[in-house]
Order: sequence, then C-alpha cells, then structure tokens
Amino acid sequence: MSKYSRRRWIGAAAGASGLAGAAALAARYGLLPPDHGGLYGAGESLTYAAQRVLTRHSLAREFAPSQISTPPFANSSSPRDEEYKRLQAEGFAGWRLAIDGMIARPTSFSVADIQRYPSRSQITHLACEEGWSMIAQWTGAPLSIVLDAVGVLPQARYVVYFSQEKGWWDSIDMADALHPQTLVAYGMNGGELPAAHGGPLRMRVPRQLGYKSVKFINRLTVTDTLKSFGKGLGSAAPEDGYAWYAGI
Ligand SMILES: Nc1nc2c(c(=O)[nH]1)N[C@H]1C(S)=C(S)[C@@H](COP(=O)(O)O)O[C@H]1N2
Ligand SMILES: [Mo]
Repeated sequence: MSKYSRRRWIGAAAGASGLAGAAALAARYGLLPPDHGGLYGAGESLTYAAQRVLTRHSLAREFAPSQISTPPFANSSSPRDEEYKRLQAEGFAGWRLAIDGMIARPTSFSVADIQRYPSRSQITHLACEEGWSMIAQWTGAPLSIVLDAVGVLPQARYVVYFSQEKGWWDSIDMADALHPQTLVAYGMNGGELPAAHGGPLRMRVPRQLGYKSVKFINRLTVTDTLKSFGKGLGSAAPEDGYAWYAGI
C-alpha cells in the first residue's frame, strides 16, 4: 500500500468515527432528527445538530421587491379534489385550521381568525429539492404568535402540520416553529395566496427546502415525539428518501 492510499484510508476511517462521535453527542444533547436511524443517519444527525448549535437564531435572507420572480412558476400543484373545490367556491369561509396536542387551549381557526393576528411580510427564496427556485413575498401570521395564543406546554418539542391534500404532512422542531420567519401564510406578492401556491393557508418555512412549506394546511399538532406520526420519521419526506431536516 502506498503512503498516499494509506493516508487516504486513515482519513476515511477518522471521518467515519467522527460522524459516529457526532451522532453520539447529538443524542446526548437531544439533537437527533427523527430520521436518524437510516443509511444516512449519522450524516443527518451531524447536519441537524451543527445547524441547531450554529444557526438556531439566524434569519433566512430577505430580498428586495425588484427581485421577486415573475410567473409562470415551476410548481406542480395537481388539480384539487371535490372537498377543496367546495370550500373554494365559498371563498374558503368554511376552511378550518385545527390545532391540538400539547397545548392548553385546543381550538380551530378560520382564515379570518389567522388574519386577525399581527402579520409579517417577507420576500424570501423558495428552493425546491428538484433544482428550481423562486423568490416571492409571503404574508402571514408568525406561527409563534398562533402558538402563543393556544398556550404551548413546556414539554412540546415539535409542531406537526397536515394538508387537506392527502399524503402531505411534515413537522418542524420548536426552534423553527418559534422562528420569526416561520409563517402561517395567507398572502403572496401583495394579494391572496393563490390555490396553486397553497391557498388559503400554507406553512412557510424559509430556512428549509420547499417541501417543508406544506400547502393547504388544515391541522397543526403540537407534540413531544414524532414516533406516532406516519412511519415515525417526522414527515412524509423521509419515507421517500428525503431528509426530515432540510435546512438551507
Ligand atoms: N400540499 C402540498 N404541499 C406542498 C407540495 C405539494 O405538492 N402539496 N409541494 C411541496 C414542494 S416539493 C415544494 S418545492 C413547494 C412548492 O411551492 P409552490 O407550489 O408555491 O411553488 O411546496 C411544497 N408543499
Ligand atoms: Mo419541491
């Protein structure tokens, strides 16, 4: 074995044990993502733990109005089902966002209820895992304000959110749930949130990839464990091979 290849081999071994060590540390400090058990588990733990330690309070970049993307946007919203069309025909007056789990006051909000909370507008980048992206202005109620209103219990660790569209759900940890840029969004580029972009309500998580910004949300659950949701990996994404934590 040449010196060079031997060094490479030692480097690779050190890298692998470093990953395992990082995963052990992450577990000790409660920084294991819910999909840490799979093939890329150690890497996922390292990414999540490092981001949480280094960038917990950092803001996603915000852009100038002149940088907003112009249509058409490359999104893939399939035609909506009958239930959605019925609600849409009534101007979404009957749309409800239920909230339950580890909160003091389980309730459900109409779109108008959400719009009565203080709003935030921000021009951020939505990056799809498939390679395209767009910049838009998003308006909504910070999720932190909605959570404040229902009294999150101290044991809470995650917020799980569900779409009216079957099969779409995801979750974020409390650091992202309470982050000032995480919105329950109802507006885009100064108008209503179009159906193609998840109207009447979508989650907007600008510090993570586009798939975390679930459209057509109708239920939030606050929880201390993700084990009881789906296959226990934290969202539908890891069931298809994508990371639960998709920080950018
Ligand atoms: N309900 C629902 N939410 C969804 C999706 C979807 O197909 N259905 N696509 C996700 C993906 S992969 C991305 S990149 C963004 C796209 O957002 P846009 O349609 O506003 O461009 O929405 C996310 N939220
Ligand atoms: Mo995407």
